[in-house]
Amino acid sequence: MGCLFASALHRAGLITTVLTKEQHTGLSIHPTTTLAIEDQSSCHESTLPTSNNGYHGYISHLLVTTKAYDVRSALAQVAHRLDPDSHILLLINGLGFLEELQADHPSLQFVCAITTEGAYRIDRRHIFHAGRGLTRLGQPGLQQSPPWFEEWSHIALASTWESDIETALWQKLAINCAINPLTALHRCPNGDLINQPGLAEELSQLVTEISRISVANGFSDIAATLAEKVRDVISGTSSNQSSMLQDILAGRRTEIDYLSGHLLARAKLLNIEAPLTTNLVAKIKKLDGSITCNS
Ligand code: KPL
Repeated sequence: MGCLFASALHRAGLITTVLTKEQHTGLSIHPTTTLAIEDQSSCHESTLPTSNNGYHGYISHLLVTTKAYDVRSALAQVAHRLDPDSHILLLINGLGFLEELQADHPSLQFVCAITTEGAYRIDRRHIFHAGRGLTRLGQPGLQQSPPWFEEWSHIALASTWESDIETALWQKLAINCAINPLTALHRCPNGDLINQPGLAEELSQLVTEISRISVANGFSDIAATLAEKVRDVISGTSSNQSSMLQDILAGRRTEIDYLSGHLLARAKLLNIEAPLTTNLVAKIKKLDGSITCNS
């Protein structure tokens, strides 16, 4: 997603720099990164300036697209380049990391985003833009879009300002908590969760549990339509592997702590029983653990 958005920002004429973890080598004073974004009809290359955490230049606008469990260390590495006037946009799956970042950096302001853009990596800097979607941005407590959003809205990736981003984020969390752990454990494409009777029953019970937790957290409207929304997402992504299944199959750490783990923490705070989610978190963490031990 980072490459997709960096390329779109650059192509819209906005000065865009790619931040990398790598130390630059060689004699180049101005290192660059070439991004290739391919879709069904074309392939577009953009060469963007690059900087790493050895740089000190001020960052006025920062887009972060790391995994949820990496965002704290990513932010820590560039914190010296940010100030309270910097606009920091977190396009990251899950919930719970915002509270951690606010505790780490109380003077910084964060904007959150979720996207339905579909993209996957062909090679390190070569991305296939598989499906067009919508990116929803918002800042808890800020209903109107800030002035910088006007420039952002000119990029070639459809975006809207969400007056209630917390509800949008919770809805995405609830859907991911229903689909991702089940598909990861059963190692099945999303569609199996409605096509296989045993799995459909498991999904239905899990959705009921997630709905109860949603109601207790003040998201009754989400709870009321969750079963339908989950079914729609599954139908629309029937042959896809969920991101959690992809992580498990690739031997990567999953985002369980910031998905079902976060849901569980919110249930515990309100003394809501969540046996199915508890069980799923334990099983996925075991798989995460076995990856760590084997690697
Ligand atoms: O967002 C997804 C994910 O895989 O993380 C869903 C909606 C489950 C689609 O696969």
